[in-house]
Amino acid sequence: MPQEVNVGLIGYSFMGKVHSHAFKDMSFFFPEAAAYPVMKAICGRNEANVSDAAKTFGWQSYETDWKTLIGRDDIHLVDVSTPGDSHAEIAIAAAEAGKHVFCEKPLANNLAEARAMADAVRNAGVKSMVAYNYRRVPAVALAKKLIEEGRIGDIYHWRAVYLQDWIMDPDFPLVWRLQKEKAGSGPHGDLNAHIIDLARYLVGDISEVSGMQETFIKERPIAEEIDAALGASTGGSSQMGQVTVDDTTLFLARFENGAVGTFEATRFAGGRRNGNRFEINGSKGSIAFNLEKMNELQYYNREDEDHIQGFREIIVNEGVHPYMDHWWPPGHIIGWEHTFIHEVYDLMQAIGGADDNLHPDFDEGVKDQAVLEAVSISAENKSWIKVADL
Ligand code: SOE
Repeated sequence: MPQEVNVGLIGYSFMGKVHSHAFKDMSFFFPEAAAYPVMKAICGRNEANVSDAAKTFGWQSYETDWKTLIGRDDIHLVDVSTPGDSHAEIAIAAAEAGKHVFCEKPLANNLAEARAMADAVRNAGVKSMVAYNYRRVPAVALAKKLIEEGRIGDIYHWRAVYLQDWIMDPDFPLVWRLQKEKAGSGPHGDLNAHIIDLARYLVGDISEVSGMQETFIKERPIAEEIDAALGASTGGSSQMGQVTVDDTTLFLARFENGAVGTFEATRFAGGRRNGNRFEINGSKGSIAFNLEKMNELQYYNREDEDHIQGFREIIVNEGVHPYMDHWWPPGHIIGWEHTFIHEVYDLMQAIGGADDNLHPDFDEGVKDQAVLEAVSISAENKSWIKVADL
């Protein structure tokens, strides 16, 4: 009998909505999972909004205080989908109450908090997972498989960018994502966090970094109203406030296995709405991925005969590809939201005891956080920083 896992979700904005959708649909597509989520309660401070979200997203009940949610005996798994400044307090309390914890990325706003969170779940003996959903894009999971099969040989290069453009208008208001005390950082923690996690997943641990950061628009209108989507504002006032996060962060990295890497995250790449791309070059071949074409993986095999050398485009839509046997007939593509369903499936498999390799857990979240922090220190000091020194 599959195990019933009662979920309490904290946050009902962009990520709250995405996670709700994943909890709702997982059993439909992965009915054989060892455990399945029951949407017990959603939590948010604004009662009118959270009760609406409960109805729209399909939650059985709602709470307006996360401490009440965590105190409930009928909750087994706490999902932390709030801005970064509350991750540590909520996740540690949830673990101490004996709940499994699923937390949005990056794990925390700084390394010390992330370490405390990892200690809390370890001491409590509960499962933990950081919501780095791009590991669950079938094309990315296929890239991992190709690397493990030795198809690209020894890795020389990792080259990744995560490009957005939603704050290029200088009148775009000062939303929480632009405030250090709430978000921790700008595109560095929001977007570099994803490509750091992918780099660690696909290439290996990072040993040292050298970074630079810039804030192009230093003051913005103070936000008046917060919208459910991006945590974005629906209007700005005439009063200005200081932007306290980066608008872009770039860095060079050395991996422990000898590979070298480049990373760039920005919200000022005009025309690039959500360009998460990477390329890996190895001694035997290369791999390239572009989220905006997420059903495809490019693979180049140096060992192909000379007259057919070149990148091939694999449409990752057949039952032979990771996760795809649960979806549609060949060629019927899937989308961004489905990566979260895969995440919930892997989480349920771990909680139900069918998989002992739940990743990335909070210990891995700490490793990602250490790289983020090393880059920020390096940018400030204008020097190379060894991740192990933090
Ligand atoms: C907003 O910048 C955002 O939604 C991130 O917070 C997500 O993690 C990323 O997947 C897409 O962009």
